[in-house]
Amino acid sequence: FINASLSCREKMDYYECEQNPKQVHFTNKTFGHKLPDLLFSVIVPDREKIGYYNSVNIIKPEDAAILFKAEGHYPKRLTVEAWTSYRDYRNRKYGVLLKNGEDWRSNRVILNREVISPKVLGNFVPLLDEVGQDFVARVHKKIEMSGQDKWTTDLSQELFKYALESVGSVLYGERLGLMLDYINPEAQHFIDCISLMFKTTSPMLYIPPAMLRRVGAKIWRDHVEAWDGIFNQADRCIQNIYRTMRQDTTTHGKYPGVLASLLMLDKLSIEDIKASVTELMAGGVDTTSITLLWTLYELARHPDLQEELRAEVAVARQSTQGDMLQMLKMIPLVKGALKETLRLHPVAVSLQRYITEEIIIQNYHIPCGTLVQLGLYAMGRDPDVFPRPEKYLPSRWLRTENQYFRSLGFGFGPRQCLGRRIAETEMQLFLIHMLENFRVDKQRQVEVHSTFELILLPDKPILLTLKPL
Ligand code: HEM
Ligand code: 2DC
Repeated sequence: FINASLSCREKMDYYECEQNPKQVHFTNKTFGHKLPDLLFSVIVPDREKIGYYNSVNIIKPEDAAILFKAEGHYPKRLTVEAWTSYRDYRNRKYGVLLKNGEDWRSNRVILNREVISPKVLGNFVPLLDEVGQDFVARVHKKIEMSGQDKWTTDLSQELFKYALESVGSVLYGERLGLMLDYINPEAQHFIDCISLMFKTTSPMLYIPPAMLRRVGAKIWRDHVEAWDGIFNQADRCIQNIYRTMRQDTTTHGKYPGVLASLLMLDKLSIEDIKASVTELMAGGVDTTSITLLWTLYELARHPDLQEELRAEVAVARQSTQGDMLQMLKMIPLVKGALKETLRLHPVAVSLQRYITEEIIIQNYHIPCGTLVQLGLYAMGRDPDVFPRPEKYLPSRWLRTENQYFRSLGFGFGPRQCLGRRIAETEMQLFLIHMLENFRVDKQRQVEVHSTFELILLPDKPILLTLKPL
């Protein structure tokens, strides 16, 4: 990431004036020859000129603060063209992930109320808690079947199912059945399609999808197949809810899920609802499951810390007598562990915004309209920002004054992750239940690093051993 940016600096002078006289901002005159914390990457603002884009890259919390003050009323991030191209190709509407401007804002405001406002937590917790309990029961069963009083496995497939079951239960207010022994092959296909969708997206950050489509490239065809699988499965789930709602209009006082709430609210068109619910369902699988996998890996590497977390959970359980909503307010170290995981193993390698006003960062002028990227991965490992960054220390998050523009795993501001509340709750409940039931252990010294498949993933399988307490 950093090397690519640096090597492109040399090309700056060449591209600068040729394209557009207004784009004179990427010159050494503007930025000087010493480029302390800024890294520049490529070039050529016009996307037709093959996959290049201009950006200024920052890595300090203080600079992030300046960046987000200049994001404007309609914050816009880098467009993942592969995703918009697919929707254009299949004539599907953009959801909140891909919309921009007023269309984005009006949709987002309504979605916020049903998906991320604090008032929905009371609805989500019982649903997610049930999934957490079922996961634990499933692991107990696997341990029993092994006949060894322990279960050693690569948990990622199980975690994908846990994540999809969780997001499905809040979106549709009913269970998909993924914690059972026999699972619907269509659900498994959905999970496989999401991984394939991410994997096929990353090359298309550099090669324009329109061109790949023209030449019938395999990567484009695989990408289309992946999204087709995602949309077909989401359509089936949505149709299902739509049908039952028309047959039975009474909700029996039970929380009906995000989709039914949005349909009853009747403030967004059905097509808009479908588009965003599909994005939520697809966005809710690999993100949380991989973060949980990394967290278990870190807890396995730090047995003493694991015991500390277990003790915190036990106290919270006792003093609230199992009232989950209350219990979630009493586990700061568990929450710190999740922040620490996202610091060292962020899902998103960077955050980006097109700034809507001129800003000054590290004494350099950056003109309005420039794409500015905050390197989340780099910031998380910068010793000036996080002392001894290589250490996994959840307790560093216990002091709020340490957090100024440092906890950015879910992004920032009105354009931050829409699934944040679901993700955090689902992950906290998972850890509570796992810590209460199992000790996590790992096989000898295998160092696992990150690999980029649009999101960051472990570069090799992580084998964990679960033992009942
Ligand atoms: C956007 C991270 C889980 C749905 C984002 C962004 C980040 C992110 C960094 C961009 C935010 C920005 O530009 O400021 C994560 C992480 C997750 C996670 C770290 C879990 C550990 C989820 C889940 C869902 C979801 C569970 C769905 C239920 C979305 C959507 C957007 C988004 C729809 C686009 C929002 C918009 O453009 O208005 N996420 N995410 N994410 N995420 Fe997540
Ligand atoms: C990837 O250079 C690297 O949350 C690029 O749940 C810049 C970039 C732009 C947008 C980012 C993306 C990166 C990583 C994955 C993110 C995405 C925005 C939303 C998406 C962070 C950093 C994600 C995983 C969403 C995906 C929802 C989708 C499957 C429907």
